[in-house]
This record gives sequence, structure tokens and C-alpha cells, in this order.
Amino acid sequence: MDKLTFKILLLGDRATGKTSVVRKFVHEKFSREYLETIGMEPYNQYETIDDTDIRFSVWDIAARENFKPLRSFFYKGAKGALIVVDLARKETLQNVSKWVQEALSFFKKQAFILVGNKMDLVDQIQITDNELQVAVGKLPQCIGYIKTSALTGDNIREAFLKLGKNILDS
Ligand SMILES: Nc1nc2c(ncn2[C@@H]2O[C@H](COP(=O)(O)OP(=O)(O)OP(=O)(O)O)[C@@H](O)[C@H]2O)c(=O)[nH]1
Ligand SMILES: [Mg+2]
Repeated sequence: MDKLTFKILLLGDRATGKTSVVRKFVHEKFSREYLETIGMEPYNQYETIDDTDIRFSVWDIAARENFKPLRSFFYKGAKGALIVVDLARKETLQNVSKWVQEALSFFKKQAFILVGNKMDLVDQIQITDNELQVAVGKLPQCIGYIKTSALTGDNIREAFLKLGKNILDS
């Protein structure tokens, strides 16, 4: 059976939940405490998609502006990225094109999925499904959007598998 490695990046503004999403995916854990990511933290998760064993090598990258020079080293060889927005903070959606442009400026052949995280914050949601759909339409190489919660675990695995399936098929 094939063994494939998919290098996947986590991109998006500070505190949108990138670390929480990958921790839920890999360790099935969630913490309400906010601990800013410094530099980069790597994660490994094995999944099977269409009878193919895949190692997701997930690079959780710090969003802070002064880490930008450091980030440039991390994009090389990435097959795709989850662009994470905080559904309770509208401004995080405005920056998605900035993240995609940054990724593409360092490495061209990538697929993106837009992740609307914190869907459990039902009475604080500021971003509609329609706005997510419109954003997808404007982003190059974006396969769609998915709404997740790292708190409940809703759609976390699905987000990675949807991107993984797209990469596998291409
Ligand atoms: N309610 C709720 N809170 C979440 C969710 N995901 C993350 N959080 C909270 O949001 C805050 C930021 O989460 P992080 O995962 O650290 O965010 P990040 O994007 O990795 O942040 P940086 O490392 O600074 O870029 C933390 O307090 C988390 O507990 C979610 O799905 N629902
Ligand atoms: Mg983080």
C-alpha cells in the first residue's frame, strides 16, 4: 500500500484557533486558555483516504507579524493549507487573501480550504455562510469552506480529510 506524506500548513490571524484545531485533530484535546504559538509546532496524524495511507504533517505556524521572515522557510513543499478564521470576529475573514497571497508567494502548487472556526459560539457569529462562500470564490486554489469547532470537535477531522482528498485526487 502507498505511503504518502502531505505537508499541510495552518494559516490565519492570531487566536483564530489554529493550534486548537490541530490539537483536537491529533490529540483530541481542547483548552480554553490562549497560549500564543511561538515560531512553529509540528504535528503528525495518520489517516486513510480511499485505501491510501497518508501521513498528515501539519505545521502550526505563528501568525504574529514579526514572525513573517521565519514563516517564509515553512512554506516550501506544502501541499496545502487550512486558512482559519474566527466566525465571531469579522476582521479575520478580511485577512484571508493576505494569507493565501503570502503562501503562494513562497510556494505555488498548493490547495487551500477556508475554515470557519468557533461555530459553537452561536450567539456571537459575525460571518455568514454566504460571506464564506463569496470569500472562497475570490481565493485562488481554494476548494471550499467548512465550519468547525475545536471545542466540540465538529468537522475538525472532516476539514483535514476534505483537503487531503483534494490533494490525493490532484
Ligand atoms: N469557543 C471556542 N473557542 C476556541 C475554539 N478554537 C479555539 N478557541 C479559543 O481561542 C483562543 C485561541 O486559540 P489558539 O488555538 O491558541 O489560536 P491560534 O490561531 O493558534 O493563535 P496564534 O498561535 O497566536 O496564531 C483560545 O483561547 C482557544 O481556547 C473553538 O472552536 N471554540
Ligand atoms: Mg497557535
